[in-house]
Amino acid sequence: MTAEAGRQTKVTSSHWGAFEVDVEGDRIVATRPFAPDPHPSAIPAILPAAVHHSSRVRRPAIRRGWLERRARDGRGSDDFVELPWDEALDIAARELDRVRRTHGNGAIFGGSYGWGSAGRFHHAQSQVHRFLNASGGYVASFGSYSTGCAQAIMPHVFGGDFLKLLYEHQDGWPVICAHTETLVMFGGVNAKNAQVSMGGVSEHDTLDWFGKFADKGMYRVNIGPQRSDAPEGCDWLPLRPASDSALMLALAHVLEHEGLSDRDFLARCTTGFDRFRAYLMGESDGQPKSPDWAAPLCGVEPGAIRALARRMATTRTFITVAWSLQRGEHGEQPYWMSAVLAGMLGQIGLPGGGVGYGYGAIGGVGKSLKGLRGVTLSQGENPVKAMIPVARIGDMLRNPGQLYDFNGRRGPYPDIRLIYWAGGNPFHHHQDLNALHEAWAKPETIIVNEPWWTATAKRADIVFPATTPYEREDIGRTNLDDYLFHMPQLIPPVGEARDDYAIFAGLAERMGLGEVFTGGRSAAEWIAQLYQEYREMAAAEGVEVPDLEALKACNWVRLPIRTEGPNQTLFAPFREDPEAHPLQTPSGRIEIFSEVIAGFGYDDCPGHPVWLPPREWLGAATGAAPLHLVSPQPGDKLHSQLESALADVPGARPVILVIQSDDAAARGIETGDLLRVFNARGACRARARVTGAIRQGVVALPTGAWFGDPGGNLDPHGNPNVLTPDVGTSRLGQGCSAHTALVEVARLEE
Ligand SMILES: Nc1nc2c(c(=O)[nH]1)N[C@H]1C(S)=C(S)[C@@H](COP(=O)(O)OP(=O)(O)OC[C@H]3O[C@@H](n4cnc5c(=O)[nH]c(N)nc54)[C@H](O)[C@@H]3O)O[C@H]1N2
Ligand SMILES: Nc1nc2c(c(=O)[nH]1)N[C@H]1C(S)=C(S)[C@@H](COP(=O)(O)OP(=O)(O)OC[C@H]3O[C@@H](n4cnc5c(=O)[nH]c(N)nc54)[C@H](O)[C@@H]3O)O[C@H]1N2
Ligand SMILES: [Mo]
Repeated sequence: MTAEAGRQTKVTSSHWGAFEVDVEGDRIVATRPFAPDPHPSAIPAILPAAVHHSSRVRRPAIRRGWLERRARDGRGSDDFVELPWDEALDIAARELDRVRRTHGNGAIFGGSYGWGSAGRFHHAQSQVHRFLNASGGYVASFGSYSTGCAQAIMPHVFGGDFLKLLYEHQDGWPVICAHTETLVMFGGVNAKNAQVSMGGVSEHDTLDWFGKFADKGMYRVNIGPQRSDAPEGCDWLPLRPASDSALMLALAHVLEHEGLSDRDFLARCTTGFDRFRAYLMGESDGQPKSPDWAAPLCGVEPGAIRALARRMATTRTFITVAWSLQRGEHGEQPYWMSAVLAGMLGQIGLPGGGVGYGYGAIGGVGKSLKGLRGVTLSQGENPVKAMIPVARIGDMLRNPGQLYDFNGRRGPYPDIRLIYWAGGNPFHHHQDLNALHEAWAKPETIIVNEPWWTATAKRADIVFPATTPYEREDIGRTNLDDYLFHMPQLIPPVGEARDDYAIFAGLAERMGLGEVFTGGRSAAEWIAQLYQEYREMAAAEGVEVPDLEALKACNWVRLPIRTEGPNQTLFAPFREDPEAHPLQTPSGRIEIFSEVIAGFGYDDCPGHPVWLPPREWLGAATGAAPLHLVSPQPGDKLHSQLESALADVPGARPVILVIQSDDAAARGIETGDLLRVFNARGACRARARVTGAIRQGVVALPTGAWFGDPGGNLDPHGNPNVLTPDVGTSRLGQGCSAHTALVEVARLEE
């Protein structure tokens, strides 16, 4: 720590990277970049205003209608009664006990999705899960909004755990830099998204890698609706959203038609190509999936498709697929098809060849590090086995007991009486928020731990004020980064905020489970214990880390786990000898046709990849909703976090909507105009940015704004989820379909 004239400076870590924090007395007054970071994120600049903002939850609060008569209506409109901690904890503990004794723990939903904060002990989701496990369990959720659909489909194709493949085995940037000649990026590689990474990214280096690729003369092409999805200097094929699988099929058709498929690789390393081929060439349905067929669907000229296919077949080609492609209805298809296309090119297992997922989606993907796990808190065992695909929460609340399909299983939605949320903001992140608002009236009780009065906190019955990471001590360390941080407590808790750990310890004690939850340890003792376990694990891997006191003194260290040279190629041993190193699929090979999936009998996800248009896309545009809305992640923030500070910046809200020049001209819209963005599900305000860098017919409205106005009138801040549909990607993946939406846009008079 440096101290001058009452001001202290320390480094802390966050999902958007490390940064220096200046503290005066009990206030954070400024933030500055972390010296080793070549491209620091600007997000910390809004942090001081957000941490001390008037929208902080200052005291425990209970919704009046619930407190007085256990009313379920009024969520989002009732006022709140502030109570002393002891009283509020007593009430919440009694209610948790009532629900688990009357209805069983299977009536408690603790899926509690969201990113919370970066520190590893005070990780809100781990804390709420540990607490609920200690008290008999909860209905959990599978997967994430980020990659839920891929997590379901890809194990059928490549075997194993998709997240392990993604984070531990994919080619690093150094391998790609050394070997790749052609980089084909579906959905781009977005440096704005690589700003963040779960648990932190200390050196933002994506743009530097692209500089090296350009210097090497690597051909880089971004395929998708927005030019800005890839760094400057890349070619751009403007694609209609949701049509990637049609384009990939056409690329595959060219390979097969022109004799460019790698027959040897297909025979040795894949299964089911012949059955897929009959579909590809039109033998099974009379429709060859040729460039002429695909062009009107995807909006790319047949000549451009042929030229790209030939280039891919004749150079070392790496295909990257953004997570956004599977965050839309039928998102299984482009993901599976990308693996088939890479299989036909036959470069899977060669350095810098094949296919990879989520480069640029978060900063950790592509980092070339020796595997060394992060610091994690054990969540214990969940005795309740019921779980839902994470993005099906709306359906679950609306349809208790209803049967639904998910990845070959069929079962009923649980009947939820109590929801506990900590570290997430469903009234930011879920689709069709007006419908969620209705469904949210069903449970008897909703408890939320939150630092800020988010739209979710405002819709809870009991709100506990949580500290932010700057108000507590923690350790920052993730396996996707090579830095280790002691995150000191910088300021006292704002208002009466308590750490999630203290909140759950208070509840557990009242429920007679204090010792089970806390293990008899204080937060500081837990941190010391977890850190000691981490040190021992690291030492066993040959990595020396300082003891806790030494780490406190130096604040952070860089771990010697970076592998500077090309070291890792996905599926190299498998390619070398598929018999000796089989994949964990039923056939041991890459499954181009899956008997397992075919056996599910799903018409929305058959036995091999196919072209399946979503219900809303430009091919189904209507007069009432002619534009395809994509809702990417915000460049200036992480999701809905720190929103209060941005909402106060003049001109920052409502959110900017990107619209193509001709589409804007047709509606008399100019940059800066206030807009109404609407469809049958809802409407929000936005401010126009007119550009040529988005495909005609597509508009982009980032996520991030807090949902304001229930009832489908006009969300003032511009949350796109008043417009998006709440449908699963398919019966297989049941992922989030946020990028599937048609809308209309009109000028609003100011
Ligand atoms: N700054 C910042 N970075 C973030 C986050 C944040 O909140 N802020 N959030 C993080 C999280 S949680 C995640 S999961 C990742 C998400 O990472 P991604 O899923 O890769 O990111 P998105 O921003 O959703 O989408 C990227 C682009 O995909 C394009 N796109 C949309 N639909 C299609 C399609 O059908 N085909 C093609 N080819 N392109 C399409 C859009 O133009 C969009 O700009 O980002 C992470 N990074
Ligand atoms: N339309 C559309 N919607 C999307 C997406 C999209 O691409 N398009 N992307 C989806 C994706 S991939 C994601 S990951 C989600 C993002 O999902 P969100 O849930 O919106 O994510 P965050 O805003 O990070 O939520 C974290 C919440 O935890 C709170 N918090 C922070 N630290 C703490 C803490 O220590 N304790 C407690 N108790 N609370 C804390 C923050 O204030 C914030 O309210 O959005 C999804 N929604
Ligand atoms: Mo995400």
